[in-house]
Amino acid sequence: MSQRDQLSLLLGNAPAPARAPERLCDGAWLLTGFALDVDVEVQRAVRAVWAEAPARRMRTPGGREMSAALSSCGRFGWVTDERGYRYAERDPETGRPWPTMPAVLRALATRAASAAGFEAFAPDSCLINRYGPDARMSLHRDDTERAFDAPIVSVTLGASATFAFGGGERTDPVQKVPLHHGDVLVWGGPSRLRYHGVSPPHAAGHPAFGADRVNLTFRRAG
Ligand code: MD3
Ligand code: FE
Repeated sequence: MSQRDQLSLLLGNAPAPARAPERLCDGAWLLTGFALDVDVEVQRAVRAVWAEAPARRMRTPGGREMSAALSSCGRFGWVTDERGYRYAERDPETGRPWPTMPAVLRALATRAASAAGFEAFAPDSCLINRYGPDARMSLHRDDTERAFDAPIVSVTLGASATFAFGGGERTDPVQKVPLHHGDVLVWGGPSRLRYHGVSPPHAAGHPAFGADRVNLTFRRAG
């Protein structure tokens, strides 16, 4: 029985029905609440990764410090410094390989990709972004990976935020989507190259991480 069903049994109410994937645009799917049945295990796994590879703010090639604090697990971690953006097999902070991707994270990503129609997704990178109250990610495109046939899976934990996704040009109009604890986005095909960004966490916060929002992004980087 899932944790959601156990809670419903205790409270004597009906569990929220698992929702069908919602198509945002060509190749992009919103899976509302998809991670809720494993959220406690996922939080534990994230804290275990931070114990080995602490979340830290990184500098962009332009010399500015990102407002979100980043860590990674899996074979490849995404890093940025004055030399540029790239995937690296070692944590530049510790010189050690990134922590192994916990099985519960990897399984969640594969299951979400499959629910959106992408079979056998085998991520080798999980970027963990932590957003404090003033942190955001401005509009950008993800073009660092090579495996453009694999999807990207993103999981929101903790505080809610407003996700914005646009088109192939920075100035294209954006669609805004609220993301809540447990929501999962899957991006495949041409949607992978769209501009996107995210607002600071909404002030209400969430018991999982207090005022912070934590986002996991699973990719095939190698
Ligand atoms: C659409 N992260 O790490 S998640 C990123 O909330 C990033 O932490 C945001 O954008 C966050 O690069 C947004 C949703 C997301 C992630 C990757 C994408 C959307 C995407 C890649 C391509 C297109
Ligand atoms: Fe991105």
